[in-house]
Amino acid sequence: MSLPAIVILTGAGISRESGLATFRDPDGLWAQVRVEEVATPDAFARDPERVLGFYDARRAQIRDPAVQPNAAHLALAELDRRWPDEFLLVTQNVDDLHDRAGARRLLHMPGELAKARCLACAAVQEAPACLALRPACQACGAARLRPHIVWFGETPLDMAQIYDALARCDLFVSIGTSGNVYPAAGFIAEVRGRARTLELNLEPSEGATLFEAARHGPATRLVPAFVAELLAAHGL
Ligand code: BJW
Ligand code: ZN
Repeated sequence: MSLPAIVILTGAGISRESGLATFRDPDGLWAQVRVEEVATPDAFARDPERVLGFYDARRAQIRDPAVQPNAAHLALAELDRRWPDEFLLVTQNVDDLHDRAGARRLLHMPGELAKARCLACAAVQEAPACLALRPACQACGAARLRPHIVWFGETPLDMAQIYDALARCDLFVSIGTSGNVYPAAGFIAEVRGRARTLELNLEPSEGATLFEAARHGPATRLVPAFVAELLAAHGL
């Protein structure tokens, strides 16, 4: 019997219980800083120090020893390891908690805090602790590194591979995302009617009614239970 092809989409909610703030919750990042001041190409052109400082602080946060993958990240990494058929984990997160949990078939749509990109030669490299100090590019030596992050108005990464997986998937699960930011917010419309769809989120998201099924609660409870059920249902 063939197994369903799976695409899992995660958002900031999955890392909340690891101690990282979400964006749009009342205690989220966008309640503290304005998007237009830190997460657009215009902001970077206008005030690079501010933008580099914002991302240096976020990078320091994920390198804090207290910030570790939680039970939800670990359960998805286990699913990746044990699922012998098609599987893709697409994250909207710039943290490295899925990577550290051991996920392998993983794409970071909005880039990664742990990486920097050179504006002179385009080389992507491990980010030093402080981009605000204008360190040299490891490939060409230019002091023109920016965070390897997709800002508003920029094209998210790996979109062809993601749409290809969405077109083939039989099961789509959205976890810990409010469904406010496109193109990820449009994935449910791509797959509904053709694939089984499930939302796992603390509360109903913007697109909640488009999903066939939804479970609401903290990711560290919902995700391990869902993974255990799925593996058991397929005798894995
Ligand atoms: C829990 C929990 C717990 C809490 N357990 N759950 C008008 C219409 C349509 C589109 C546009 C439009 N105007 C402009 C656009 C495009 C724009 C966009 O979508 N704007 C909207 C705001 C309208 N998008 C873009 O510009 C994107 N680029 C683009 O579209 O290019 C064109 C293109 C498309 C397709 C192919 C090719 C080209 C780029 C978007 C870049 C997004 N960047 C950010 C910042 C990244 C950098 C950074 O981190 O600083 O990405 S914004 C921010 O939002 C971040 C996130 O990935 C993204 C999504 O947020 P997420 O993850 O959903 O977090 P929250 O906080 O919103 O929700 C958390 C959820 O968790 C909540 O529901 C909680 O309840 C829940 N939760 N604790 C489980 N314990
Ligand atoms: Zn370079």
